[in-house]
Amino acid sequence: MSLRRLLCAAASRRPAPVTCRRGRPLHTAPAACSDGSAPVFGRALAFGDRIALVDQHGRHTYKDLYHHSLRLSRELCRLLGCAGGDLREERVSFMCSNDVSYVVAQWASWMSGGVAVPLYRKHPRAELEYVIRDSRSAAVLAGREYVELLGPVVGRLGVPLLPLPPTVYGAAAEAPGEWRVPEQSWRDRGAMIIYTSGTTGRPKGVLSTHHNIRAMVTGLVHKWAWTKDDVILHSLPLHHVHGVVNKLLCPLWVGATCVMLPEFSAELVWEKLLSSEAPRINVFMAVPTIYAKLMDYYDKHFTQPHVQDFVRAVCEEKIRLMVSGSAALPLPVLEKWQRVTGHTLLERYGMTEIGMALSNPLTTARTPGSVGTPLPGVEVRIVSENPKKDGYPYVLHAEGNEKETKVTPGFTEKEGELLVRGPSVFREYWDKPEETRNAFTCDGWFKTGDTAVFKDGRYWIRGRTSVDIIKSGGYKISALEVERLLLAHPSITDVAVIGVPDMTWGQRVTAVVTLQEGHSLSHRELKEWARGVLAPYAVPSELLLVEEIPRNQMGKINKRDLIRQFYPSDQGAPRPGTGEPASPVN
Ligand code: MLC
Ligand code: AMP
Repeated sequence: MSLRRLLCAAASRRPAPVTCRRGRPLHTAPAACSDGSAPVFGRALAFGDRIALVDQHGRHTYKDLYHHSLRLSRELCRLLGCAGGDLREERVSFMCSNDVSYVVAQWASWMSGGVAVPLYRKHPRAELEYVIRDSRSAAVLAGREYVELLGPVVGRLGVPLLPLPPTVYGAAAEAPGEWRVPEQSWRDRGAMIIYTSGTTGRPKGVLSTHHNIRAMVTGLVHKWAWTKDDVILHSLPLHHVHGVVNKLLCPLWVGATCVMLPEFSAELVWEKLLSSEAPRINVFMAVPTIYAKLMDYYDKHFTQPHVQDFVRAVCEEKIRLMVSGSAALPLPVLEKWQRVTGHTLLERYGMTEIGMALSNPLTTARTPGSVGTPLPGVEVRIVSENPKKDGYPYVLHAEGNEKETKVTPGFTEKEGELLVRGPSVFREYWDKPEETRNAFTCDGWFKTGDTAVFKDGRYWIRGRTSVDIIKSGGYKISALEVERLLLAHPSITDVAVIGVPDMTWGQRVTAVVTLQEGHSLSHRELKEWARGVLAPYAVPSELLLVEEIPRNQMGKINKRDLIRQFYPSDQGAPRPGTGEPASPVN
């Protein structure tokens, strides 16, 4: 039913009450593989004809997903001349829409013993080429919409391209004859490489093993009480852990249903959340920007009191869990969402390298602004640099796990860098041993680069240690990488990229630029040019032209000063700079 018809019906209808599922035992399917770290597909046959995925093409059972994937894995092994069916961690890049083809490509890569490398369809060609080359992918799988786009890219790189068969999208799948997933040890085997921006250099591939992914999934399944009766609405990109692990692998792990939209649309999300058609959504997760955009839509379209009552009643009665993460959730967003839907968003904290680390509780009170306590299996520390250099790598402020946190006397409520250890922590930055070493303390803890504090019995994230990491719309963006690419523009002589605080986006990517003498550049022109070299979310959403970018004697820019100078208010509302004419350019 369309959103408009739903809302017309709202005046006369109340949602059917649904029973509260809290406290029900978790569903556990017998694992099809004996190895304790066997991937999610190993559980699929046990869920058989249950609906795993609903997408734009229809409904797909667990059995269909399994058999389509097995067939594709056979094709992949044939293509690569691997008769034994074990690619032994060869990388397999794949580009698929948010639909059944994504799951089939991911599972086929895993069934063949390969490492799945998801590509993002909105990345410019140069970035796609970079990922395929850097990961040294042996093959690229392409959903039918992307064969044409990827053709020239793989042609240049000399990598074979395997289009997904059309049957994947709709037809029921037959078991592919004698072909089987070979017996293998999954535990330490690489499973997935997700590319993520660091402060410096090109994006790095975060390699997680099957054991890492299993730990991420089972921790969340336990903490958030996933069951096979859950139905999640999926509207996130599938090249980051939030979309891949939290919203896809968790439901598939327990035999639940994932209703997947091709991409985020506020109208469609509201329509699905409010619909009474089966399968009825009862779980939703998103980045704060999405909640802000959903409320913009609400303000514009749900103006009548009876519609607002309907929205709140449906959300309260049929949705059991709404989660926010990937960036700090602004308090006004949390409060307004509470008023509109009756739900206090459950905020959690995570990172590509570690999966999810901290979470507010499911059943007891959630604390606005806090990210809760460690998830099962996760250990955390808050530390600062050791000024004494007396052999200890750092000063320990607090240390905690799922059960308790101990604070060092004298360090109560002292901020520091958050360190994480546990089975979900990644194996390595692909092909980058030095970066991998530098990412850990000498005693084996992963350095998140986030500043945190333990206060009132829970953890709070205070921001990034580095000003050069920007989070916009939940995406991590390296300011230095954007600067490097913008410097190639023929009119730009100097550039500083800053993340300006923004209520909807978290931060706005803003380019402070000096131009060649006699040149001009509008924001529109810059955006058009930048779309060819940058992902859409990294294209500067604002341009400030200045005569000179202030640098210190070492040639460094103090970006915090720059932000304070141009945007003194917390909301990031632009204010004209003093002195030199620095104003946003349209
Ligand atoms: C983009 N725009 C901005 C902007 N970013 N404008 C102002 N400020 C910004 N920061 C502009 C674009 O240039 C475009 O303009 C217009 O807004 C629409 O952009 P869009 O990208 O098309 O927006 P939309 O499709 O609505 O997408 C918004 C979104 C998307 C929130 C749905 O960004 C998203 O899916 N984010 C999720 C990212 C994610 O999954 N992160 C998880 C990482 S894992 P124009 O002029 O071109 O129209 C992780 C670990 C963990 O972080 O803890 O989970
Ligand atoms: P990514 O590297 O894209 O996986 O993004 C991970 C980063 O997102 C973390 O290092 C944090 O900076 C940020 N992040 C994730 N969740 C939260 C949260 N709830 N609050 C604040 N920051 C968050």
